[in-house]
Amino acid sequence: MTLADDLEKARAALTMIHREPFNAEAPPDALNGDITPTELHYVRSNFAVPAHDGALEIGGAVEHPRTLTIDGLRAMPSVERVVTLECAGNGRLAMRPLPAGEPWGDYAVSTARWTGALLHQVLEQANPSAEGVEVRFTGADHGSYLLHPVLTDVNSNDLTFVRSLTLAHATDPEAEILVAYEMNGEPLDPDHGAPFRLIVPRWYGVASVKWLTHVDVLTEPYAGEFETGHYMYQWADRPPERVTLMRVRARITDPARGATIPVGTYTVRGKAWSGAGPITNVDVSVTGEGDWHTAQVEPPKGPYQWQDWSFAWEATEPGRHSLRARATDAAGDVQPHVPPWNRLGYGNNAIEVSYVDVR
Ligand SMILES: Nc1nc2c(c(=O)[nH]1)N[C@H]1C(S)=C(S)[C@@H](COP(=O)(O)O)O[C@H]1N2
Ligand SMILES: [Mo]
Repeated sequence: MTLADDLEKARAALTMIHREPFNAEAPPDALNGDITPTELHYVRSNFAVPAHDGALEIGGAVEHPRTLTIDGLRAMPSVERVVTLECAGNGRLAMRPLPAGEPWGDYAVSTARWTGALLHQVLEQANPSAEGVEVRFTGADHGSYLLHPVLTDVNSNDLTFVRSLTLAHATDPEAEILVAYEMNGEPLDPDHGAPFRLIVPRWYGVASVKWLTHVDVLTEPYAGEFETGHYMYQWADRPPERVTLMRVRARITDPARGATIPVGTYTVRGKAWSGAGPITNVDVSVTGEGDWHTAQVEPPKGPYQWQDWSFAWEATEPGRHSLRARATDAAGDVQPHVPPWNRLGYGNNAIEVSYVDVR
């Protein structure tokens, strides 16, 4: 099979948002399980899948610059982590006024098991200079940018996907940032960053640079289209902020939106996640304003993955019922009722409203 055939096959089960570059949501029932099968994991790429020569250059302000290959990464201690990734643009379609950008519904979120080397160990081997402040991550993908760049000094005909993290974050063993080469036990597929990518737990997906080619320690903060142009919250009434941690959010997975269910007890189920800490509480409402009931939240199965919750609903009244679920995390963050509007449409974690017909 050619690469094109493989890609077509890998993409067939997703809800396509954009053909080239390929962007697609997970099908709703992909959220039922703990792990999203690779072929159902959402895909978000700013440029077409690039060629990658297999080399990872570690450089910049380091004592020992070096070139790593997949074999070099595999020779390091390997770590496996289950990580929920959500695109910062997930839920953009529900924002008003509607921002420009990919029209994501609510399914640009998935959870996979990633295997790789720890970034802090890769950096330790290179020994960053004491003057280092940030680490810059470059992807192999580049090209003309569909959206107008926010920054005025960039050439939109040939942009490269580049991101940065503070040196403190990148070298923090507790952050457990991975240079991942396997997803769900298989080598990465082209849409998810083959041959290796960054996985930054707790952060919106944008930080997890795919098709990684360069890791450079910088002595000045990095500015670039995908760091300080796009992927910034441009609020209406306060200074702009970077998109970082995933905001607290709950999703109802069962019953499906608009489903018809029989009169009786129905176990409402869903997922909840937050980059700021475990979910401590999920409340469910079946009446509209007021009347929140405490759902049962399952303990986290790992530090970086969504949690299950459920609520036994006595659906005794035939008719249409609104359903809402509202999550709270260990940092005390609670979902808002109204999407927190910002010009580029990021971080919509508003309480979702769905309905079911009881017959
Ligand atoms: N090189 C590169 N890395 C990237 C991107 C990209 O466009 N190019 N998109 C980012 C964004 S916005 C998200 S949400 C995640 C999506 O990862 P996935 O496609 O494996 O789901 O990859 C991130 N890493
Ligand atoms: Mo994203």
